[in-house]
Amino acid sequence: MNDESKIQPYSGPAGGWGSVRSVESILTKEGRLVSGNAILLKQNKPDGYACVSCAWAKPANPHPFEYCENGAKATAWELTTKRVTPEFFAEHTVSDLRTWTDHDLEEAGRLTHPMRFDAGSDTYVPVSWEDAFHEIGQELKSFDPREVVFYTSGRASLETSYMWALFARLYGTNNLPDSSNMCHESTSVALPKSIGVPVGTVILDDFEKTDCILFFGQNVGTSSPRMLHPLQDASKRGVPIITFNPIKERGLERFTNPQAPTEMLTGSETRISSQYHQVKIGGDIAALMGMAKSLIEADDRAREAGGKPILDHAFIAEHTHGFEEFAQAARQASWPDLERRSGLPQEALEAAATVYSQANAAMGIYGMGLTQHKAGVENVQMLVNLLLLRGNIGKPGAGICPVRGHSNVQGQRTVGISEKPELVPLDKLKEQYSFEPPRWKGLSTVETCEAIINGDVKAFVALGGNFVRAVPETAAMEEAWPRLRLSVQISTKLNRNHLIPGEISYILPCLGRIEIDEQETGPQAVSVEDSTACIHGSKGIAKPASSDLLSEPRIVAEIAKATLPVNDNVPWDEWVADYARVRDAIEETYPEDFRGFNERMWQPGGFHRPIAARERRWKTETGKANFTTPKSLEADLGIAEQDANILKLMTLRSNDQFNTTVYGYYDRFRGVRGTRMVLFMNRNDIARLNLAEGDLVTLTTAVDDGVMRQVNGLRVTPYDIPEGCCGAYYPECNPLIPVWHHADESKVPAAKSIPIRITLMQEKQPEAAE
Ligand SMILES: Nc1nc2c(c(=O)[nH]1)N[C@H]1C(S)=C(S)[C@@H](COP(=O)(O)OP(=O)(O)OC[C@H]3O[C@@H](n4cnc5c(=O)[nH]c(N)nc54)[C@H](O)[C@@H]3O)O[C@H]1N2
Ligand SMILES: Nc1nc2c(c(=O)[nH]1)N[C@H]1C(S)=C(S)[C@@H](COP(=O)(O)OP(=O)(O)OC[C@H]3O[C@@H](n4cnc5c(=O)[nH]c(N)nc54)[C@H](O)[C@@H]3O)O[C@H]1N2
Ligand SMILES: [Mo]
Repeated sequence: MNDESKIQPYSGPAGGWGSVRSVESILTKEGRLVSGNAILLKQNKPDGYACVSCAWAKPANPHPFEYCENGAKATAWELTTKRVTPEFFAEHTVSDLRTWTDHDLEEAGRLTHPMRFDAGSDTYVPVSWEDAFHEIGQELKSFDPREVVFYTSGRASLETSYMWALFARLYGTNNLPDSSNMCHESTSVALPKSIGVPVGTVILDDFEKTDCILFFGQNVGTSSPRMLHPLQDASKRGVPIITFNPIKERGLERFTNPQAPTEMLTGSETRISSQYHQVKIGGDIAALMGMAKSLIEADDRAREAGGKPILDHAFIAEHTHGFEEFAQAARQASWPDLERRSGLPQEALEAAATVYSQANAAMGIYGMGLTQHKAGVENVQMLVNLLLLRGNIGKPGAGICPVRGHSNVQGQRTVGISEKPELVPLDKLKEQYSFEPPRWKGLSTVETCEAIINGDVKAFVALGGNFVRAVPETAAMEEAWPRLRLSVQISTKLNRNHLIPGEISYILPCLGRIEIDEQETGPQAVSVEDSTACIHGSKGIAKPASSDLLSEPRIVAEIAKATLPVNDNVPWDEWVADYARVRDAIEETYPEDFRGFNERMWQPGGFHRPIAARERRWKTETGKANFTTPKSLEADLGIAEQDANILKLMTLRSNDQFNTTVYGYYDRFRGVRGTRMVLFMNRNDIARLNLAEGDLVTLTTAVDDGVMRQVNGLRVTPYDIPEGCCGAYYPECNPLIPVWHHADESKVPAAKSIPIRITLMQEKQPEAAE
């Protein structure tokens, strides 16, 4: 911990002057105060570039400053004037760099040159692109395609992602895990079963028409700050916003728009949540069931008395399946059980249900607080159940709204990055490119981890991301990684995964999306799909960080050419010369979604893919929207139930990070400055466990599988969090997550409910690796 570390409650709103100061300070730190401001004016504009931070929707009529604090940070981080050059690598051995923090590694600057690991000198040494592609191609030719994994982090464009997935299939594998396997895969499994589409049904316009917003486990002020604008507008119209979150997140409480001069000068704030329910970690199924019970029983009573029904019976009869079974389960659930599991009193759940029942159109918004649990899939389905009760899918102002993470994570799935062959139009690809695509199921992220640990994977090629740091079971993963024959990382910044080399390891540095991408036919544009299934064009506008960088499409094409036999049906070079040709190919594969792709991507506000459930067309097995009766009321069955000394740990993001990218050490909204090694705890738990504020503790995973998982040196920090629950930052706490601790069905690591024991740190133990 740093001497200047300080933890004190933050009294300001989300946004406001704190956010302006934070943007200025990072632009200054990255050497970009003057040019950076001009570049930010082009962010999320019809003629500009799509922000590289989150996936929230970009409006057709943007504000003059259509960016937020975190988008500005992401931009400054990519455009930094600092560089990681071959000289940098010559000066630092890999073993030395392994002791650096995540922050210091990325803060060293942009990667400038392709590098190859040299075990003899324990350094990365420069290599020509030509040699790199040649050796990678030769190596890839030598494996069984089942032993090779092609990972994607959710930032790569639609064009790159399409080429990448096609390359993997031409090579012969469906091993295409991506970051969404750790994120909204629970959504992608839950929603098709419930409503027949894998994505949300809400679009930006719905925010203007809604009269109730339910908000579950998403930290809008940090993770998708631009969504605060439509939320603020809704709140000003008097729309109730009902939030369920174990902790009081500032962005969900109140907001000052940093881009509205009067608000800034007068210090006026808008309340965001009208009801705030501090549900227990994993208590959402019970909370939602409580609301459903309240509605269903009120409806039973109303109908018996000949009054106005509460539920939308016409919708339920015409459009849904499974209502009776679900309604029976709700009636049978007992209030004491619901209260105990949700941690919320019956009155609170009834109050939420009453407000919901008065709305003509309600939407359910959610994030990792629902998806990253053992019952992550059922969590999502429970929220759908509640919406279905009152016909809140497929009408204006209503719907389900998963808030995606990375800026193109949803789009990657749309264009074929998936380990699940049934989600990809393989017959179409077969016809378009004259090859026999593999039909077997590929490895997801968790399965990739298992296969790397047990030695079944020989090569790992990553299109972005920081796999080894983002996944569970860090210790075993870091131990197993060097046994890989080949590890290739296509990256913009140095990160921990580069420092755990395989036998042969490459770092291939690429252009970022904000940079000008000049190819044979001129500067190229790319496209991304946001959380509302809306597709936008994006043009780079900044000078590349180094003249040695290649674009992602070029790198993918060169690896493909070096690996695959010649196939005249796949025009890699033409695609690289003109990305519009890749978009033509995408349109050919997915004609319904991408009609008129090249023209429509420049429409202000982008264009929407059709979403059947928005029109109440249900592409499910029953042909209807399905109520799902949960197997249990507990989202983390079996965890911490019997032993009061076991707490449930949720791993959190700070306002000063983007996933494993740590911009700095100031989580302003939670009042934590100068350190990330904190453990947020309820005061009663602190006392009960004989701890004191400021104590340094060790966390040990409380499972009985013969593996010791520990993180040392967290500082006990009293926080407004329910008893039995605690929180700490990701990725520092990833060593605590067993690889098998994941959502049933979707296999999303259960990063929000890790059972842990807390002990005072023994003096001699080493500090936690950061
Ligand atoms: N600044 C910034 N922006 C980001 C990211 C980032 O790291 N930094 N990451 C991006 C990515 S990839 C993603 S996926 C998204 C993630 O964005 P979010 O979905 O907001 O994810 P988290 O911040 O991990 O957790 C969300 C919230 O879940 C709550 N929570 C935890 N457990 C429970 C529970 O059991 N029930 C309920 N109801 N709530 C719970 C936590 O208190 C927290 O407020 O953000 C994206 N945007
Ligand atoms: N405990 C815990 N673990 C979690 C989570 C959690 O909430 N708790 N959240 C999970 C979630 S939701 C996600 S999405 C994953 C994130 O997992 P990843 O997506 O794998 O990780 P990131 O930290 O986003 O990746 C950062 C790296 O991406 C590279 N990069 C940045 N921009 C570009 C670019 O334009 N092109 C290329 N090629 N590379 C680029 C940089 O080198 C940078 O170091 O982590 C998951 N892990
Ligand atoms: Mo994510």
